[in-house]
Amino acid sequence: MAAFPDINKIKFEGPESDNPLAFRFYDESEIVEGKTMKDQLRFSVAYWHTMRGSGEDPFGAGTMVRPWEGPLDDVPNAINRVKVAFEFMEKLGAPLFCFHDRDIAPEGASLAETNKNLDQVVRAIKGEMQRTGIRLLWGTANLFSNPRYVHGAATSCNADSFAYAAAQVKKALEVTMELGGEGYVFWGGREGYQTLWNTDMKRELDHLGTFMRMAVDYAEEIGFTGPFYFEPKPREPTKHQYDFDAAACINFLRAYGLEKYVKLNIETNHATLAGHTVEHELEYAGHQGFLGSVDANTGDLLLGWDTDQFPTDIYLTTKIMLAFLKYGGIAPGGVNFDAKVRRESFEPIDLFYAHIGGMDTFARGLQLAAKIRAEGVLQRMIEERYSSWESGVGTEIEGGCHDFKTLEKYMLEKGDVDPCTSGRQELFENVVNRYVM
Ligand code: XLS
Ligand code: NI
Ligand code: NI
Repeated sequence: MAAFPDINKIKFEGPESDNPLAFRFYDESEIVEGKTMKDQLRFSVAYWHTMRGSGEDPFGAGTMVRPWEGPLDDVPNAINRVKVAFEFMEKLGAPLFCFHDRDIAPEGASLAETNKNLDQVVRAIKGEMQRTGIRLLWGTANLFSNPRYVHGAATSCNADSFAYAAAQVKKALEVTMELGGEGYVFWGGREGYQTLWNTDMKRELDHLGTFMRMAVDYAEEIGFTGPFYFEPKPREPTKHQYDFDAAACINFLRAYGLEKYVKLNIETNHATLAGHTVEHELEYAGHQGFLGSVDANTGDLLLGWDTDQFPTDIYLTTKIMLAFLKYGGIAPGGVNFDAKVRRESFEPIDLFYAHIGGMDTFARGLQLAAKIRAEGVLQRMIEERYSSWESGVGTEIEGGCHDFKTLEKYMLEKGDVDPCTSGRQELFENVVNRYVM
């Protein structure tokens, strides 16, 4: 029985369409910068929000109406849910998805039973993947929900929590590989601390480094070649997460010798929680060679937590796509909607509206980014701004021909700097608006 009997495959109808169940911009076969939109954007559905989000919040129970959910959180129900997930993704036209181990299958009474549950659901997922051609962008392990991880997993004060997490990631890696997953994510759920009074930070960070090294070693052993991604987030659930932002993650990876294996999965709402913009995080990761994948969502200016809303702002998506085009495209990463419908948007059809909106917003952002790049106006304005580096002392400094003494000599002779030119921020903003408005 279909879970969404009244919904057909979502089609591209063009910008003039007023059909709420159609794409206005996402035409998966449209070519942008030499690739189809489908390959440029690599959209992915997040199993945890879309299939498991209940709408529960600290003030009230779940609200989501999900008629396919049975009364028991057991394996048959999980397998039925897999069918619903693939019906949803197929109708939406999403080529990829992501999951945590615990999103797809229920925990059993022991680790062995939990692994057995997982294997059964994975078999069902594999069948649906073969039937539909939908692929796994990345897998991950949930190392934060179960109370055994109350103090963290790899950074727990309890060595057994570390050991259990290792066993869990081992299995999650095997499952990810079994399903042909293209990557594997580390988001350090509770890898952080609430108070330094009770925390040995150095020891915890060393343990996290050891843990990731074990994952990388095991991946090599079983032949999993997909990139690992580290996902920065500054806080929530802990007060201070160790994977605070792109710069902190990159420093960590280099300090523990993991930079060859691990890139970053940048999430908009996490960037803003860290006091950055997402374009800052993408640019930082990009020029350092760590740009991996994107968790697409948005926060709320007035709310200080990870609201994980679907992106609807084309300035935002234009900036994200500019960064990806600049650094050679998103593959093998993707645009994963780590986003949830609002608690008040509880009907199944809202899942379609949310994803259609997000996909269209990204498709439009991609078009605009490609146009900005093709016309090159912004690029030329930036080059003009740095033109003092294209000749004379600028070229000499960049060429390594100077030191403090020779530069002192140069300035003593010259007397003072050539006058600085205006930064023209407003003009830059107006030029961007020429495309976006
Ligand atoms: C939570 C994170 C999480 C990761 C996957 O804030 O965004 O959903 O993406 O563990
Ligand atoms: Ni995320
Ligand atoms: Ni998040």
